Amino acid sequence: MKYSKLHLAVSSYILFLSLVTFAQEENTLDLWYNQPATEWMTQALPIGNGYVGAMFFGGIQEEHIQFSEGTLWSGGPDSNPDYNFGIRKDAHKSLPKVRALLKEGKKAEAHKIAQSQFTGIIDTGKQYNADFGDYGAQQTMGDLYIKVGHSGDVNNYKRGLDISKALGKVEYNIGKDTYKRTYFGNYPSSTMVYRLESSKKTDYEIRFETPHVMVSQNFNDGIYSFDGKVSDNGMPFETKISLKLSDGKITYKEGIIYIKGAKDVVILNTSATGYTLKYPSYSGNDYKAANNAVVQKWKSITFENLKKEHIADYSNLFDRVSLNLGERPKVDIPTNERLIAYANGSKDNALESLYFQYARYLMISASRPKTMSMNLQGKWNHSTNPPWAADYHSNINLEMIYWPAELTNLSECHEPFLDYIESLVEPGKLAAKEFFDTRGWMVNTMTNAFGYTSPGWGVDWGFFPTGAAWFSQHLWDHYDFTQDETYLKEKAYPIMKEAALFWIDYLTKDDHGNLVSTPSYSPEHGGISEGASMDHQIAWDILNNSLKAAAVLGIEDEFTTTAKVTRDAILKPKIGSWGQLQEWTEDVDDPKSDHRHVSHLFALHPGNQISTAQTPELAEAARVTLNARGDSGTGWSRAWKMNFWARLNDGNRSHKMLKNLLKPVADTSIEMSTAGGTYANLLCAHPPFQLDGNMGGASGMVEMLLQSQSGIIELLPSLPDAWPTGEVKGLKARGGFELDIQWENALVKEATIKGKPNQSGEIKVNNTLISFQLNGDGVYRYSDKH
Ligand code: FUC
Repeated sequence: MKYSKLHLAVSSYILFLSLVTFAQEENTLDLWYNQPATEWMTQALPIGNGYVGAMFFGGIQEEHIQFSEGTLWSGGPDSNPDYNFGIRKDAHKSLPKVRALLKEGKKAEAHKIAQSQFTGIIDTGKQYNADFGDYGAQQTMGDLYIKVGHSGDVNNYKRGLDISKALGKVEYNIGKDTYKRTYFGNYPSSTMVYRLESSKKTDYEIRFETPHVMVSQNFNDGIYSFDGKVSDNGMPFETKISLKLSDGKITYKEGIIYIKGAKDVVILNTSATGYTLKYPSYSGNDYKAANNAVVQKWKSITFENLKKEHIADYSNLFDRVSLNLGERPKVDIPTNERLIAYANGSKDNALESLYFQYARYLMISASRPKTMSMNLQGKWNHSTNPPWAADYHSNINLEMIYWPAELTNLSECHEPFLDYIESLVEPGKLAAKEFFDTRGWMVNTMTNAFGYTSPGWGVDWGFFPTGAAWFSQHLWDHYDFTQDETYLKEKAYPIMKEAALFWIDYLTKDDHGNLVSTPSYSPEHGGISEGASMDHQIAWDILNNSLKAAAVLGIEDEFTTTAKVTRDAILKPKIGSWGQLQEWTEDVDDPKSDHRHVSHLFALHPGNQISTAQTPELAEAARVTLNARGDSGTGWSRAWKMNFWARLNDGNRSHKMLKNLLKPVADTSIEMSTAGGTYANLLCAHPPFQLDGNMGGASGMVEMLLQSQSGIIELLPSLPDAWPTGEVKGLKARGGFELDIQWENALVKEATIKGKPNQSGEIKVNNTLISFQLNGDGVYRYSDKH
């Protein structure tokens, strides 16, 4: 007994020392490489200021910085006067027929009508920038190229990202001369900042290239301006570049800025477009005024102040959460090699925590209040015709991209998505009316910057009216984590209610009196159905959350009465013949299917209808399903499985999925089933690059350390054996709580819960349920010693 107490004391002292050492250690949150990038997708490094996402290559003779601004899109109303959000007028007239055919089991015929009527309309042609025609696609804005006038052998080359401060770096020597570049995205000043320093006076040539139409370009008072437009819709944009030199001379000729003999060059870049996130025109932003305001600020702000402002702004968000998984970071190994070593079995917990923090870095860099919502690639897109239009997919991707927002204390970064959801309500109501003659609003599998809320143009992947209700889970979560009642009343509840109304009208009674979704399609799997389980679970979720919201707001009315009756009559998740959770009403799941979507487990995660504690049989069925689907998949599929296993309290399996997600991948072409993993730049490979896996990976790591969806705050609910010792600070739990947890030998040693003074709740810690009340300062401390 005595011995074990002493042993504990010694080991906690060692833990304490190691945590202190880590905290003091520099560069623990660096990605770095000893070669310039040659490939955008897998090697270049992402930086951003919320508005703009940029990728830098770190080229020696020529630096290449590609960038896009989130609102720059092709397609939409200005590309086609007939653009109508994809809506097919009067399509609902076919609804009774399709439902009747499905009832009779005539699926092929039902599918045929659904394909002709329940699909959205797009116009394609050569005049459009991208494959999906007037649906449009997110657009790169262009590329900055910087030729550096030096020659000779390069030594000590290093290119990297310090994600603790959001600074990009390139450093090398040629002979005795040193070259150093510092890059960052400053959100408060809406500026991308690139500094090039050299010990020797150096010449540069800087040019901007774009695939878009040039309206004009000029260079006045040290500022280069490029006015452009997207060819198919005429969307105007402007990018402005200022140059500040310590010494040397600038000249300009025909689009190229020449710098002679400078030791220190600061390049400031700001960009804006004419896009406005507002139905129905989506245009009219005074982008010139926006840019001019930034340029005014440039007149009086120094590089150091821009950097200070950036670090203060970034740290305010980033520093809220720290994660230490109890191992010394392998800072001496380039990140690409570290990833390979990890895949080959070398333990590297610090790479896992780096991956976690990288997701937060990416979110802070790409999603800030009043900027466009992140898309499939966050804000990083180098194409005019990117995969899946770099748009907004609702059948897993966009939600996953925002999963870590509330969990990892980045509630503000959630806002662009919440604003985007709001912008879909009006067009989504029109679509719901024409396609299904329902109240409320819907959005289907794919949606763009211009209110496209109709089903996609192929029924087998595009039919998913469920998107609106799934998006709306985020509206509720934002309240659940922040407890902001004004927001709930004024913004969230009205949108949630409209999403719920759609389901109240769309669901129909089956022969046993259960409410089912017909027609429905389990995302991209199986065929048209009289009841995809995911629809039922998501309809349950939006109705349930709407009722919770109404209760908070003290609303009891006809809607809440109907919502309750409807929720309780929805067909419940079912267990099938081989013990699996059924994907459809019919017991037809194929035990050999390893399809990437595991949609029918929504109720387990991110839903809350299935849990090991409340519904153990259904949880077991979810386990059977997951075992059948296997541990592979696309990037996001692996990430989702991490979250599922964590919700099933299987930390080791969840950790195995993290390893699978971190599998090094170089392939950049579209692969739909099992080739997922991580690129050398730690961006997630679907493949190709999609941000969802990065974000789903981070949320999965939180699910292993902290869960609160049941109303009880569970500490270390799914801790893997690989993380016996560690510390996490600043994670959020529902109810508005913030938690610090320190653990050793897989048991919580200390925990701190912060919230409102005297707030109470329950925690499950070291297998014990404890009721707590925060003190007058809003703090409660747990220690395993008492
Ligand atoms: C969904 C997925 C695909 C891909 C696409 C962007 O349709 O089924 O795997 O992630 O979104």
